[in-house]
Amino acid sequence: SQHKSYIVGNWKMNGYQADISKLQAIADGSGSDAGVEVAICPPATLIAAFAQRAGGVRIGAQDCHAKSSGAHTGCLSAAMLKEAGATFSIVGHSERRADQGEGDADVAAKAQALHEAGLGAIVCVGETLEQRDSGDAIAMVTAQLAASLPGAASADWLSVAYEPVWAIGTGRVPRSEDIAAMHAALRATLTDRLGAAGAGVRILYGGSVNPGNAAEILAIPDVGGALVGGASLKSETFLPIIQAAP
Ligand code: G2H
Repeated sequence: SQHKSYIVGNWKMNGYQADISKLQAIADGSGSDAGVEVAICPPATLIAAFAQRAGGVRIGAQDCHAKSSGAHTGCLSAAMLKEAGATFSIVGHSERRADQGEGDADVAAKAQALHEAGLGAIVCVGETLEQRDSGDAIAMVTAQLAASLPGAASADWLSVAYEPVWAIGTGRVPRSEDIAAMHAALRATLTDRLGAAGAGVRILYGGSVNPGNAAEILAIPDVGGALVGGASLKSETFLPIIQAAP
C-alpha cells in the first residue's frame, strides 16, 4: 500500500495520569521511525492530558456516541473527543459489541459521526471461535464489515481492524495464511462498497500482537498495521512492535 504502517495501541480500561511517562517513552522511542505512524487510544479520562504531550504520536478514543448531543448519560460525542485532543476513534471493538451490545448499524453510525466531526475512525470486525471452527469466518466477517461501514468513506479517515475474537488477549494468533486470506477478502469488500477509495483503506490486524510475532504479521500482504492491546501498555513491548513495521 502507498501508506505508512499504522501501529495503534488500545489501552482499554487501563491507565492513569501517572502513565504519561509511558506515553513519553513511546513518543521518544518511536520519533525517529519515519516509516511508521503511531497512535495510542487511552481511556477517555486521559485523552486531553495525553494530547498535550503526544509528540508525534496520534491520540485516539476507544469509542464514541453516534449522536452529536442530547440525553445520553455517560456517553461522549465525536466533537467532545475532538475538543479533548483525539484525532480519531476506534469503533465496534468486539469487547463493546459483546459488553454493550453494539451492532453493525450502530458501528456504521458511530463511524459516520466521527467523520462528520472531522475525526478518523478505525472500524473493528472479527469472528468468534465458533464461527472460525464452522468454516464460515470469511463470509461472516466480510458481511460484518459491509454492514459496519458508512455509506461513503475514504482512506483519508477510515481504517479497518480485523480482530479475531478468539485471538484477543489469549496469546493465540491465526496462521499467517489465514490472516492473508481474511485481509484479501476484506480488501475486496472495501473496493466493492467504496469503489476505488476502498483500495487505499488500511486494514490492521489485532489480537495478541507482541514483539515476537509482529514482524511476521506486519509482513503479510494487505496488513497495513496492527491494533495492539496488552503489549501497548509498556514501551518495552510496544516499541519493538513499532520497530518491526516494514
Ligand atoms: C485486541 C487487541 C487490541 P490484545 O483487542 O485491540 O488486544 O493485543 O491484548 O489481544
